Amino acid sequence: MMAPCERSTLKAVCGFLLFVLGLLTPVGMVAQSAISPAASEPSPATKSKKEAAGSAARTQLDGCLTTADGLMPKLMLFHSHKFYRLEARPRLLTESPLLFANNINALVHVTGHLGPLSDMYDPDHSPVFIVETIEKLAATCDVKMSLTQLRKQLEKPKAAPAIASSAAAGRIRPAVVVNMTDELLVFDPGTIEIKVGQTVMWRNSSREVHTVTADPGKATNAQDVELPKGAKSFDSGYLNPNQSYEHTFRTPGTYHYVCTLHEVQHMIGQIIVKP
Ligand SMILES: [Cu+2]
Repeated sequence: MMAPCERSTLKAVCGFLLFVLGLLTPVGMVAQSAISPAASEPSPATKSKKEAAGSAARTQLDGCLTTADGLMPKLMLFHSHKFYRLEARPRLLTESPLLFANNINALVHVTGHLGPLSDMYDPDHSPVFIVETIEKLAATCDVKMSLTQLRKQLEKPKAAPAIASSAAAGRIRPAVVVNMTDELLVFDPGTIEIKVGQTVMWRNSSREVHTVTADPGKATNAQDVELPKGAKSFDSGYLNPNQSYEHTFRTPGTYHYVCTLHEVQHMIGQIIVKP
């Protein structure tokens, strides 16, 4: 037999344990749904528990990035078409090779948590989702396919070797090497002059991800990119630290190119190709 006070203490302890377990449940669910891709959205039960536990619990969403009406994009959940306003946690955009703005209509997988307030500037007052990590699942949001199929589709290019190894080990000697260093977000040298037919190599010697992009369609401001008449656009894709990219210039004229990740910080370069 227990004294009444002991029993109430036991009750309180049990109650506390249940409370803690309740808090832990969403985390467990996240881990579980990471294993099973079918669980693409938090279930209503997860959500209400999360809301009860505050905004600290991590959750994950799969959906299509939709056009930004302002600067921040929205995410439309893959099948239910519910909208979230995405907000990047500090430094995400410089750490992650996936920039929201460059992946409109891509299927992405984000982890993070719901913000405390919905978006007051949005006419629909979409809930704000603070993104911790972002991963691209597929280039386009094709809802006719299942998430599992799309994930499989994505795994293939991942296995491919790194970009830009076209000029394998010194086959073509670059005429100029442009560095992307840590001190400043710049191409160094910013302006170079070469002759038609010569190759330029860009080397990412920084800890950031950069791109070498001469494609007005991929730039934030199309006018930051300039190509001579008849020249084809080019894009290195994301260059991780220590990766490099080469391009041979066959059309004379002046080229302006950008790093799409740091274009707003004016990471813009110029190449003058003499005939
Ligand atoms: Cu950059």
